[in-house]
Amino acid sequence: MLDKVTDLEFIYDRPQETVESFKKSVVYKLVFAIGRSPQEASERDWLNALMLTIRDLVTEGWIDTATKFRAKDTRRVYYLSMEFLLGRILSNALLSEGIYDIAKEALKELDINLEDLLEKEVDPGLGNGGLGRLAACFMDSIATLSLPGMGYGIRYEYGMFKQSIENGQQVEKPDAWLEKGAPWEFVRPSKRHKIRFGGSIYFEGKKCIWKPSEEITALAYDTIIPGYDTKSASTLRLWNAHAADVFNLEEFNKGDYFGAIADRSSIENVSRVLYPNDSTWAGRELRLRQEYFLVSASLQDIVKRHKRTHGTLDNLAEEVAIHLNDTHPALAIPDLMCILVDDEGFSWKKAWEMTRRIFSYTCHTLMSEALETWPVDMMSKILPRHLQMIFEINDYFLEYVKTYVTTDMDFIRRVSLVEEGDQRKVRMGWLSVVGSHKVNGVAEIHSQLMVDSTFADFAKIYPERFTNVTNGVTPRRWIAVANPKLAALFDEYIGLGWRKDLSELANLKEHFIDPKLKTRLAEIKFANKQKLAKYIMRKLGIEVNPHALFDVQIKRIHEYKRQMLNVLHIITRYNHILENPEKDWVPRVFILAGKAASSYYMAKQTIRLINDVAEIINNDERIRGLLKVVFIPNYSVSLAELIIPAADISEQISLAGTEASGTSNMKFALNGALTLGTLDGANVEILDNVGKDNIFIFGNTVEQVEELRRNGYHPMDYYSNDEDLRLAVNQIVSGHFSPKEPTRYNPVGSSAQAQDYYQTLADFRSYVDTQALVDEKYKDQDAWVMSSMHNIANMGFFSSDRTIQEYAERIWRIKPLDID
Ligand code: B1H
Repeated sequence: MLDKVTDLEFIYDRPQETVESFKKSVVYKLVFAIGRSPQEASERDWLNALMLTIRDLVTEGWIDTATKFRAKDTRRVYYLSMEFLLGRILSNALLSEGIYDIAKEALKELDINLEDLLEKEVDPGLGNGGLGRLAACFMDSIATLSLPGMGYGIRYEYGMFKQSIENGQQVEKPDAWLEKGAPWEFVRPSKRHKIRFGGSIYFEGKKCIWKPSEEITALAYDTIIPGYDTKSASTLRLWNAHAADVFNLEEFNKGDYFGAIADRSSIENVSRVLYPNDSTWAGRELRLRQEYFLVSASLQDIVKRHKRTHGTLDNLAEEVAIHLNDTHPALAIPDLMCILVDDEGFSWKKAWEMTRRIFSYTCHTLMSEALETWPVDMMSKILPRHLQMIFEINDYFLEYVKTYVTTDMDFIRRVSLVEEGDQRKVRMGWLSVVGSHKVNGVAEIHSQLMVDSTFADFAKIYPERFTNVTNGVTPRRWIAVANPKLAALFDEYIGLGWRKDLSELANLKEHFIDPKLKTRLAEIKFANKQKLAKYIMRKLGIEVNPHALFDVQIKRIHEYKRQMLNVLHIITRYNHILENPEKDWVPRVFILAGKAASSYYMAKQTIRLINDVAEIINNDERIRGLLKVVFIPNYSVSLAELIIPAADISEQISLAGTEASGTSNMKFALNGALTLGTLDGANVEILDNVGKDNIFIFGNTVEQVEELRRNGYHPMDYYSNDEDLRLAVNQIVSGHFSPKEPTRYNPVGSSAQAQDYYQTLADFRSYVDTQALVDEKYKDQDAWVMSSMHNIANMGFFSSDRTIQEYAERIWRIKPLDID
């Protein structure tokens, strides 16, 4: 009997076989899992029933993978990240299972439109932006490549806030994504770990003992990450702070039962909400607790699993790789040391040797405000044992530096894990470098700058430790799901192989001479633009012309990303059209979207300015529709899937040296948009791949930016010498776009003129001139589509499969499992 039960076909009717069996399965779920009859079921009920049906399907392969991993006990990787920005799961799962058409047909026979259901799925926003979405693309690739690995993160009750625009301004609303039900996850009541905080430490001889004052339970929720066109699947395990056994130990021991229970909700806060900061570091006690919560739960889980299969931790470094997605989970380094030394009795030196072999670390930014440093006082209060361990690591490390590298006190002060000063701080970036065997940046230029600037001293100490792994994106979500018509076109011309080996897109080149390919590409782009235009009409009541050039900048709002440069050009274009209405202007629609951190004043003002400018321009009849400006609220993964396939121009206009990589730049080019960008992040490698005739590069290089910084940068010089720029800035400052409140943008304007830290004015002229080249090219549709094809066919390098393969071979040293 048991033999039969492990053969899953015995247990349930396979919905994937026929339209009939699929229908039966969905209705079965609707009735017995959702508790609704088909007659009274709402669209959401049907959606939930459908998701459960598909979940069953992916579960089969998932259980199979897990069994095989256990049987082989191969070396595996654990990816620790505070963010996983998965986006909607259903459409991706339908695709992975190759069951989209059957599902569509079955639902149709039940009088339900599959696309309508897909639109209703909540988009779990458990991340801020690029870093979180990268983690999601990586999970997709790990699963598709059948690599032995899993992800660990936090199951935030509230993800990234919902953005609405009221009177032109951003308003944040909580994202209670769990309220509609979370049918993808499996709660694991038996996978729970105690997380300790606070209290004090004392020594018994040499042994350090921690007496924590608080304890909280981390409970596991697993989400299946199905691999594409393979039975294998990976797991994303997210931790939730669980109320049931939350206690304040001190109060409980004092006999204060009520106080101990009343504290629950405050302690449970640890997994309540995602910090909405992208590229800046929060520095709050709750965030430190969150980071430790993720680390401690995950390491206990990893250690327990390893002991279960191996019976010992002696071979942990041979069998386990742990990757730190930025410094946010860097406490894992001292935490593992504490486990090995305090709990498991390893010698300090042996434990350190193992720890460094186990960890690797990706640095995602060079911006100083993003580099985490935790005040020693705060850490001693929340994690006294870990702070002590960090001091021990620091002593050991500085001893090494003095013995083998230099006795220069200045150098030693700079590399110390503890920053001295009025307030002593632990430098998490330094800790991550010292505790890892490999440290990588996320694009060539970024990795180079990393060893030249932030980690220059460490590159002298450990030159072999630093490397580059250029980011990538998953072609499953970013073409197959987001742009199904384009995917079908690829399938037709070059077969299905590109879905698992994106370099096969190069095979399109032999069809470039086929005029039908060009026509079809243009038709697909147009259809995608129509779809977006419809959305814009429906949501915002703004009519846009799908024949116009769609110029798109969608990303977090940040001064370094320079949405202001975009605005300055829009205003300049507006002025030029008014001055010269008869010129053969190329109609343009400027589309922007993105969230501003809730406490980031300048970013919020930028959103407001965009909306104010849009209001004036869109309602100016003299413009005759030659120019439209649209700010689409609540940017998210699912909106990106709608917008990117409709873009003609991809704006990647950060100041050179500030955007570590960027990943939307890859998604756009893959969908046939031409990049308008600076020599920053992965733009540089996109240029290398697509060739200079198929991309618009402008602006100062990193060297020029640095030279301006060194020699004193004077934005007023640019302002005074450029009439267009002067006019645009004056219009903003004088209230031309905010007539009801003319002083509204005084602070924005004066900051631009006086400081302009991200050198927007310096790149203005080159940007505006390059925008004119964009118009010229667009007028020659043939040349444009040709360039678009060159972009697509040369994007093979930017698959996250390639990225993950590099990590697997060069950093994690793990091999794929034979699953199928
Ligand atoms: C990136 C972050 C980030 N870099 C701090 N750094 C955060 C920093 O909540 N926090 O404290 C959150 C996020 N995110 C981005 O990573 C880079 O800016 C992009 O250029 C890059 O493409 C992306 C993925 O590597």
